[in-house]
Amino acid sequence: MNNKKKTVYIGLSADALHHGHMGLLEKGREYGDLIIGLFTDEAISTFKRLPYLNYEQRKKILLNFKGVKKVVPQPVHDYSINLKKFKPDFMIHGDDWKTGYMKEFRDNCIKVLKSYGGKLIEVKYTKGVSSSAFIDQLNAITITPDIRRATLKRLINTKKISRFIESHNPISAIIAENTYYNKNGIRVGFDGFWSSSLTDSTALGKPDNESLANSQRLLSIDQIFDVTSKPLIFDGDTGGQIDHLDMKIKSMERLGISAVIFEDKTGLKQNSLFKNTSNQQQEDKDKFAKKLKIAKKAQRSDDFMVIARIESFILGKGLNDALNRADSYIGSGADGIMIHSKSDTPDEIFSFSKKFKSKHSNIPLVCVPSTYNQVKEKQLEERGFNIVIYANHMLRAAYPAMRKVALEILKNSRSKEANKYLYPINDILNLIPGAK
Ligand code: SPV
Ligand code: MG
Repeated sequence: MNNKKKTVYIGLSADALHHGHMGLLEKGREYGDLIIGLFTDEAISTFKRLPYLNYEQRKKILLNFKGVKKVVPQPVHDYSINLKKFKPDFMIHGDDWKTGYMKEFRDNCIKVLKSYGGKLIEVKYTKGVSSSAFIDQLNAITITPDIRRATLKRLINTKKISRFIESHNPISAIIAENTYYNKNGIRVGFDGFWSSSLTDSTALGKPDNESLANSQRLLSIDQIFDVTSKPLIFDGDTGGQIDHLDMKIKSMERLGISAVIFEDKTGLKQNSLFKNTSNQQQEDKDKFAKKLKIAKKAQRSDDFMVIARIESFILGKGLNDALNRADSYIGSGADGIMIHSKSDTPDEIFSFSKKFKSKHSNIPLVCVPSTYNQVKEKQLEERGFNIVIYANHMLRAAYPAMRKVALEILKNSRSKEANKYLYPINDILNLIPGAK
């Protein structure tokens, strides 16, 4: 029987192809010409890490596979939308989607296939290979400063909201990079690191007032980059002396840092979350705008970003001041705006995003919900925030635990009682990739 005219739909990410995928393609070829529904970068980013290869690169690979007649974009995880559109005679899928969050998509596909007489063929899921683990390894092996630096712009262009977490040393960054949570089958993780002036200073027992040398902070990032592959946003404080900016930006780019955030304060900088801000001063708007212009001029690569941080809410200057400053900073070339707040509700940053996004819909917006920590990422996403930074949480998590253990040892004159607060030795040994 010649059934080569029939069409077969297979949905793939095709970022790391393995023998499991080959089994699907082989099976599909038995039934007809293959239409590959290739997940877009955006679709992939909703259920796993940003793909290593972009859509066009993955498409090119697939078009060279035997039996593949067409590669079409699969823009969402639910395949049924494309089934309606292309009406293939068959759809092939692994049998691993009968439970979990994919079950709903399976039901939708069956309904659509039935509506026009298509048929679902399920093949046994290949156990023991994981594309996600493949991609993690690939990233770890092949990361270069250029690739890492460019990842932030890719994330902003692909994901609705990207999630960054503070890392102040290599071990906290290893934990940030490799911690994933399985939310009904979707692998949720952090997209990158925040290098915080607060936690970098605190880790060294110093106040957060720009007394740490920039070179010292970059040295620590170099160590973080030695053992990780995700992008990093650098807290550049006030930016310091204008004459040093050119050198600083060059060093950041060379390391592979993706963005720097400069805050519009002047004088002896203090942390923005201090209750009393009477001795903190906001920089003159035009002077800060000039600083941004110089910083932008200094960058060598296209993908490095200079983000302006507005402290108007922190210093009680209000919404209009913040919006005026945003206009001016963007006019001076800033690639994004971070709006800071130490309020215990997100109301003021929401009031900002509403006005800001109606005027600058394409300019990335960043927030740091340390004090208004009840806010959910979805709420931020809906209001146009592109990046959320958990700015100090790794450090704040680690040190109370140390104190608790120290107290237990003192109290009991031995360490047995502290054991319940500790990572088992074996877990610590296995925490470091390649330690075995
Ligand atoms: C930091 O993490 O150092 C920051 C954010 O700048 S904040 O501490 O809220 O000022
Ligand atoms: Mg800071």
